[in-house]
Amino acid sequence: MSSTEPEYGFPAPLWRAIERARPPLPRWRSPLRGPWLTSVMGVVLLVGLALVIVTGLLSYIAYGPQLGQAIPPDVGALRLPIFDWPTRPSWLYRLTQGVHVGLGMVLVPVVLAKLWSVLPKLFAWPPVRSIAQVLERLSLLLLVGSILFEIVTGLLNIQYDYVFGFSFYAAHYTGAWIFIGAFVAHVALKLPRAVRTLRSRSLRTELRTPLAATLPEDDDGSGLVAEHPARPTMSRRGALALVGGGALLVAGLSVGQTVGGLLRPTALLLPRGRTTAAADGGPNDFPVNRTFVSSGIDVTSTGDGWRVELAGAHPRQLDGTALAALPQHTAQLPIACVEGWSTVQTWSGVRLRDLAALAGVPEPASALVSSLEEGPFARAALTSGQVLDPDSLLALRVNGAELGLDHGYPARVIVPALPGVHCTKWVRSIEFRSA
Ligand SMILES: Nc1nc2c(c(=O)[nH]1)N[C@H]1C(S)=C(S)[C@@H](COP(=O)(O)O)O[C@H]1N2
Ligand SMILES: [Mo]
Repeated sequence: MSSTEPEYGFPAPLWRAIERARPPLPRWRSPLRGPWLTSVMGVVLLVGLALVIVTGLLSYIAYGPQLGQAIPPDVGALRLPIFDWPTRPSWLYRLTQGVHVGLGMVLVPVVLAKLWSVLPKLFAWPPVRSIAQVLERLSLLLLVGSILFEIVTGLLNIQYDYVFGFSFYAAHYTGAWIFIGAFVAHVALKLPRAVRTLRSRSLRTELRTPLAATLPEDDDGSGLVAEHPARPTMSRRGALALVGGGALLVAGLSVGQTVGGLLRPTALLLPRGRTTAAADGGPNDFPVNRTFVSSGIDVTSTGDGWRVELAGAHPRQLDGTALAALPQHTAQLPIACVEGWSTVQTWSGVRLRDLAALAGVPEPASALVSSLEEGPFARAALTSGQVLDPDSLLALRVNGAELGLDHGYPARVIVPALPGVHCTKWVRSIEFRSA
């Protein structure tokens, strides 16, 4: 449609005045922009971002809000239906959080390409045409603003880079709900049209079309197709390959943080999951975020005088020798950090449920684990199911050796499917609570 024709129900003289008032806005000329290309990326994001949303909300639940450890603590009307996070399969949080962080990163090139594809709409003239269109533009502002906000805060968080002066969790959670609202509205408004548009061209044909035969899409009035398209410098399949290749590159530079082993050093985008405690190939050579030194704990408190205090109906104190004399259990369990990295190791120690029974609370409603460390990792609460799982341990050993100081010596908690942050290191006490 030519911009000199009357449109949008404006009378012709008004339309001409609007056109005359047009500031020197960029005239987009890429012949690849069009509703089909936008719809392809839209459908990829519809599926991908839905997974990122669901796994993100699951992470909020996995933290155990019912035990008073939701972050952010008070979410008002944004409360989710809470359930006890299961302990089986043991790789559950490894999977959900790995997907949340990993897929979130992999989709960044697709989000950027989608924004590129609709860029002309941002500069549409006149900027305001009707009430409905103003509302749509506002909802798009929320959609684009919140996805960029979620990407930036998420990426900064996994780089340990708290440059922003607000709580990451509160911001990321609130931003998520703004995004969810705008995303649902956007999908409801656009999906029927996207499906129709996708049917209008065959993906297979596009993938067979070389540069020489690449033509602009038909102008459907969506404002995406250039009025005066330039000659293509890239085929449509080339553009798809570029975006897909970017996503694969991000995936390739991140998988190492979950797969581990020889691939761990290749996780270049995720420095946190690559650092190890003892780089000696020994039993304690696996990732560590926070070393013993950075915990600020006085090393003498982990020495001969160390006891774990068990609080319950029969409070007790056990030293390392007493713990080692109790029945020992070994389990292969992951540590899965909220930042996406994970590692599976073989842990040995005393079952938490045996300690609960020793403390006179064989069926605890919950347990509160405290660390020698002060600060954000000082305490973590466990649900009844997490205490009673037969693989839940107060671990004393890892991979057949004594736990290294960086990994929580003299004792650390390890529970199947528990977010890594609650696998408290340098345990000082466990309080078993009855209902
Ligand atoms: N006392 C204490 N326990 C802790 C931590 C910590 O910093 N201090 N880090 C937690 C986090 S965030 C994770 S993911 C796991 C593994 O962290 P690590 O790599 O620092 O051992 O231990 C958890 N337990
Ligand atoms: Mo973590």
